[in-house]
Amino acid sequence: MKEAEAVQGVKNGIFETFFSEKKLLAVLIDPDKFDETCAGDFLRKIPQVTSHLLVGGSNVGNGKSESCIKAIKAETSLPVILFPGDHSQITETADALLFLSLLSGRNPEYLIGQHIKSIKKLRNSKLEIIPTGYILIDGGNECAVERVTGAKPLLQEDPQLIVDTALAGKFLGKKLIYLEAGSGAQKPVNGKIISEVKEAVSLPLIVGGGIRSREQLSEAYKAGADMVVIGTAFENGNFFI
Ligand code: 1GP
Repeated sequence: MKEAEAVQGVKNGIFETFFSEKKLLAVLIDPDKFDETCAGDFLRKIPQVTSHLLVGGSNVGNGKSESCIKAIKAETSLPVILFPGDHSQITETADALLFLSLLSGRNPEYLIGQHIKSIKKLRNSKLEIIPTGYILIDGGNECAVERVTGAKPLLQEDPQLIVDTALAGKFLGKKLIYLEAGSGAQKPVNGKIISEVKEAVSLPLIVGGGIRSREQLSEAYKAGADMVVIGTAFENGNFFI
């Protein structure tokens, strides 16, 4: 039995790609900031090694997530994973959903509330649902996740608390851990934290927030990130890879 089957009972699908030898690169598209009329143009510029597109944001208007994904899908066959800031962004037009629980926060709305509200859409959904422990880590500036959820990020100076939070997520049944420094972070999650979390949980690991150079990207991969997410740099036309 392959590792992904052992972890989740999934044979094919997006979750399984986390168990390939390849390091994954996801480009984050925020429907709120994305110009759908230029979807093709943008997608031609992103790195060839891009493996996935993540779609979501903290403040996305009704229906925008769906129309954004339709515009993307008309231009590329890359798999699209929802990374929703709230339940209203969930749409069947995507391929998979990071079912995020903000484990570093104490706001019940983002631990379980939004999840219950999303069941109406998910009950008969064909989306691949990936239970994800989402951990917000201080990236040196206040980020949208903190503003919207009120959750204080965990400090990079306290790696033990980050490791314990990730491990608690694993024991709660999360299949994936996402270490998030916040979109536009001044400092990405450091390699020491990534490697300590990876070693402790041995689950697929996503790392994102503030990555804007080749060095930062390879540090994250070397430390154990299976997927790195990049949004702001590419949004600003900095296609550094
Ligand atoms: C944010 O991790 C992502 O959720 C990406 O962050 O926009 O800083 O690349 P950036």
